[in-house]
Amino acid sequence: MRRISLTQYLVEQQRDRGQIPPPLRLLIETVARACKRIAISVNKGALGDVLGTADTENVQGEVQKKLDVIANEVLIEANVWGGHLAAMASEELDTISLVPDRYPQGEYLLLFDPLDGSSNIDVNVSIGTIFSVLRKVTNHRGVDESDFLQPGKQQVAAGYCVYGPQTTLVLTVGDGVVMFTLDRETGSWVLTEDDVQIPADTKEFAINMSNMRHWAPPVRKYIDECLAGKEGPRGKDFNMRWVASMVADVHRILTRGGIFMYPWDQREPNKPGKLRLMYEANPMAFIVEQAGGAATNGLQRILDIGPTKLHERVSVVLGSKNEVERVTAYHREA
Ligand code: AHM
Ligand code: MG
Repeated sequence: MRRISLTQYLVEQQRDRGQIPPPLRLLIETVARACKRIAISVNKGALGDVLGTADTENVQGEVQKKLDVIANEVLIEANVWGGHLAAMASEELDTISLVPDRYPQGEYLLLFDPLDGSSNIDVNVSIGTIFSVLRKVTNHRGVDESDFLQPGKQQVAAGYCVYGPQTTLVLTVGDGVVMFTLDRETGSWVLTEDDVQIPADTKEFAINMSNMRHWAPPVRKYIDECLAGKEGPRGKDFNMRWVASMVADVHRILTRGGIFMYPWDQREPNKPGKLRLMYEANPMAFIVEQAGGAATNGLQRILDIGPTKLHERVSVVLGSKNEVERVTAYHREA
């Protein structure tokens, strides 16, 4: 089998398919390099003083883990000087991070959740990095938060890296979805899945079942029907998985199908959901759609949502197309 590296894949996307301009190639390679550094810290675990909390809180009021802080710094340091970026935004930063004047300014906006699945860090379960890339489309001088507030359908690239038994980088530049596995001996990303496709049907769902009593009726109805198994209206048995790292749950869905939900619940009626639109739901929705799946907030395609703030939250239903359409139909009927 021809061994294709991330660099070769990106050069071919740029040169042969005209899919990405050179600065976007540089951006993606830089993010991938940062993920390698994060993977090294993750792997060190207790030997590297990277476990436990950092005694600080992020803008969403969550206690930061040491690795949240480390991963955030690695991504910013790796990207800030390259000349490809206009600004960055992160789950771990209150507001956007500008490129200092001493560095050239580019046209891309990079958003990331540096370390997704923070509750799994200390227990040695898969975690990841999620990223989304937009272009600055306004002509005004400088960059501000409003430049970031674009619907997800305007993303030019998105990806995630799972730090699990293998370190895997999953990427879309709007030309399907590809996966690269980190070869730890050579330090290079090797293409291991081309043209990833999510099957339209599934018998596996992922949702935090402990919140069941708080869900809205359409979600309750969908899960009740799955739980009824062969004897119920669906006529088949369903299996359940919940890693509690979105990267790992979405990765399973890209690998063997399934539906993932983190819905609105009545404990916090004014919050649309737990997950963040701009650096969790949007990149995952772009990837899932590029792999033939679907992603909605229960009512609307996630990629069509016009964000109103950087750290906006959203209800998420994504994965195998026919199941996502079913859940969405239940919401629309309600
Ligand atoms: P994080 O970005 O602070 O790690 O939070 C997001 C994570 C997702 O990865 C995961 O799907 C969800 O939170 C798990 O939540 P819960 O602990 O409620 O099951
Ligand atoms: Mg997260």
